[in-house]
Amino acid sequence: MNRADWVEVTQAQMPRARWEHTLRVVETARELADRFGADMEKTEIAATLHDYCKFWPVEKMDQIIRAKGLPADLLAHSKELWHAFVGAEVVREELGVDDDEILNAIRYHTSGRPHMSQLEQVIFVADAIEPGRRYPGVDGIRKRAQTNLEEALLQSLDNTIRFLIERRQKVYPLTLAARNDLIDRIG
Ligand code: DGI
Ligand code: FE
Ligand code: FE
Ligand code: FE
Repeated sequence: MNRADWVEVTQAQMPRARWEHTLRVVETARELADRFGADMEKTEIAATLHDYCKFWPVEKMDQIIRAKGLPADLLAHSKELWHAFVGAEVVREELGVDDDEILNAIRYHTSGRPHMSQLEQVIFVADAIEPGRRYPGVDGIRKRAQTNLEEALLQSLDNTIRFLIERRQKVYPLTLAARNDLIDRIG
């Protein structure tokens, strides 16, 4: 399978609304890549594929996490995190995507992680601020993303962590580590 087929195959994994979200993430990620300097081709590919497994059945994702040796602690945390890790694995195997920078941008687009690359930050923030997103705090993150990608990333992580705490949900350790790492770096 080559790149021309990826778009069609990805679209087939999800309902129309999620595909429209994906197209908006591609557009937003292109703007951020242009503004902050990330590889444009990798940005487009990672954004296109980032939610590949979002609508896969949890049973299937559970199976892949176990069979492929993905981080076992995912199973004890929110299922919302699974599609990112499973998606990276599946696009590598099924679509033949072999670029680790692209795969990491997909893998960490939900949880984040410490020392995120420019491409990882672009995809994470684009996903959070694409023009279809509506949640308290989104306009502040959009504003930050006009001038400072790391500040926008920190604000997005803070927002998500607060959201999870307010709902008495667990926070995945990698998300806290991502946030702590940014505080070390940008204060
Ligand atoms: O797939 P999308 O809806 O486009 O967005 P996403 O992949 O960023 O998923 C975000 C959801 O994941 C968001 O509603 C919060 C939820 N979530 C649950 N537990 C965690 C978490 N997000 C992070 N970063 N960390 C968690 O521990
Ligand atoms: Fe996602
Ligand atoms: Fe996200
Ligand atoms: Fe998304």
